[in-house]
Amino acid sequence: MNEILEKIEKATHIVLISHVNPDADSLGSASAMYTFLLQKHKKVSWFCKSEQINQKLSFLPWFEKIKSTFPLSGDLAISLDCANEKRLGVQVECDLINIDHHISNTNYGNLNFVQPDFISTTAVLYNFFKASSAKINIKIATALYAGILDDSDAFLSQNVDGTTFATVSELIELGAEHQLCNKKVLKSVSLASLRLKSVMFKNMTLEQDAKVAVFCVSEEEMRATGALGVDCEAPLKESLHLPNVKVALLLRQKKNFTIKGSLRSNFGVDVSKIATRFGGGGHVYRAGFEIDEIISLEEVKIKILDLLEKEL
Ligand SMILES: [Mn+2]
Repeated sequence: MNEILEKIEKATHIVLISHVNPDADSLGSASAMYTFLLQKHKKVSWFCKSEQINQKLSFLPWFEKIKSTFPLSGDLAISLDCANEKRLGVQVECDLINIDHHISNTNYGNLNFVQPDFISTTAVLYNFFKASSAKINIKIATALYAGILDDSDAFLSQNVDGTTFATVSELIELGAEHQLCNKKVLKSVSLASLRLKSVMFKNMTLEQDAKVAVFCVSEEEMRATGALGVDCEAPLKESLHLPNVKVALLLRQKKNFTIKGSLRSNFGVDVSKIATRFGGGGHVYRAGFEIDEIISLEEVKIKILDLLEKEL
């Protein structure tokens, strides 16, 4: 931790990196870090490779500063919530601090601050800020709350414990705008996302004694509904509420033959093991991967169901 603070002190222009297709944890942690660095009178930039960022998160402080080009003058980069280098969306040439909570993190930074016991990167940062006697103002508290809210699946995920509630309780005491976060992160949906949801549930199949819910989404369906990649998340998670379902699998065809896979699970099935087999990673209950070869969704589906058969 002291090494991180030292590097920050020495740097003049710090670039924060949120992962591609960023969620509220990656954006919330970068947003909180942005305020922290401004308090230290640093020049700060915020980089995220994705051109389309979910606008419902635009309430996060400094959101309007996000750029999809990496500034050349940066002499220190800090990646937030990025499990591997691919998630950065850029080849980082300067010094890099990697702050994350993914158990699959590949420690790609010059300095790695990876805490897999934490529910979110924002929770890692909360402890980091407290330990470094930072002033956690309303902006920081709100950004941290938003990340914890999202990564904990609105405090419903299996790894939520008393510490999670103690942390958010303190954040609310510090002024976190929790009602705003709840409304924006949990309750705001676009028409496109609802259209996509109906398509996804219509085509969902249940495999292996209805223990696995499978969604295959084509590029055409994404285009027709106008939905974003992140909009696939809600139906995927909801399918886990079905009585027998233990694992939910999404395979989404993207441009250039890329297939994006996402796995979610209930009750101790470790889906990060499966994602790792396909060059991805993640957490026990939530993992993903990308395949860049010419292979059909159907073939990938069969391979994964084979692997799952052994796990279930
Ligand atoms: Mn996270």
